[in-house]
Amino acid sequence: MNRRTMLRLIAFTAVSAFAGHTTRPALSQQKLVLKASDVHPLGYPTVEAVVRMGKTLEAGSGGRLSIQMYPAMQLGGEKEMIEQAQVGALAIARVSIGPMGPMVPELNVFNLPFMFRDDAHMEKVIDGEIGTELLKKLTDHPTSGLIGLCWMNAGTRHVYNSKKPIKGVEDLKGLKIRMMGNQVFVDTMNALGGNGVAMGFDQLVSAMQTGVVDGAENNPPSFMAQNHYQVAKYFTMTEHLIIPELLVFSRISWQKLSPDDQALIKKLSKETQAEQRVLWYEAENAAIAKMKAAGTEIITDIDKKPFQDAVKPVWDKYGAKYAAMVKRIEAVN
Ligand code: BDP
Repeated sequence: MNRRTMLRLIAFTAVSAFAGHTTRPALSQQKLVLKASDVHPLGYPTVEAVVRMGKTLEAGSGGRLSIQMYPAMQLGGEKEMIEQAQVGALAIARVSIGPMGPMVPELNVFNLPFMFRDDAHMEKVIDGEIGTELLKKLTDHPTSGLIGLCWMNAGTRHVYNSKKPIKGVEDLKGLKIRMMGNQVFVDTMNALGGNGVAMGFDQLVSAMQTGVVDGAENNPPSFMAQNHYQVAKYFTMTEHLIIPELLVFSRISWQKLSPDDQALIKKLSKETQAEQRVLWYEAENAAIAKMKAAGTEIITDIDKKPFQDAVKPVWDKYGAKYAAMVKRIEAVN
């Protein structure tokens, strides 16, 4: 059985996102194990945060509710995870906002290149009213099939490749760089002079190994956790994207929960957002140290201005639609 068939089987033979609820009586007494998934391995900050949330949930519900984590793409890439959550085969998915943009257009504003000034700016936005508003947009979206629980940090994304050190925007010319499946990102890479190739995260390592792409872009913890550093030796701090991640709940599964359980999960999600942030910075520092130890050539002293200027066509294409929101984001201090 190939991997894709296996994933389909897991998704569609799964009775529900709740594993092991055996008792029939009142909903409030049923024991529910919520299936959760992430593309990253155990120990990665997003995964660890959800595992911890599961423990708190278990304690807070007197043992009735718990979370079973399926890490490391066991249930496929993010596209598959989103689909499984939509049909109720998975309760909780931790996904990047990247692939969510095409589905819920309001979210795409965060995916615009150089949207945020820095991590602190992005954090203030997701912690404030805009963050709450966009989670609600996701929840209220008629076909998202998802409930937005909370945001998570994912640092800053940088370009890396196996061919040559990128010291200026001109060095990107001719390089095939994998981007997440979202036209905004492909347009961004093309505007920077490279060839943006949209591809699932689950296909990326082999695509880099076989030369289907020359490189990709991501944050240091992903670069290390996914073993991209073994193929791509050159890592340039381009800082072109600062995009938060999302923790979402299957709407079908959500509607089966009691209002009290929904309230408990919402409360814990808020705490998870704060807790993950601490884990994030620890992981980011550790990843950079590991990159140095592994011999990755890290190029930090680049002039960012030409990169920012180069993405003007992306802003011309998408910016007008988000003008009011961009203004509000920029005004957050
Ligand atoms: C990582 C995100 C993950 C994305 C991945 C990607 O944590 O959710 O799937 O990037 O590039 O940073 O697809």
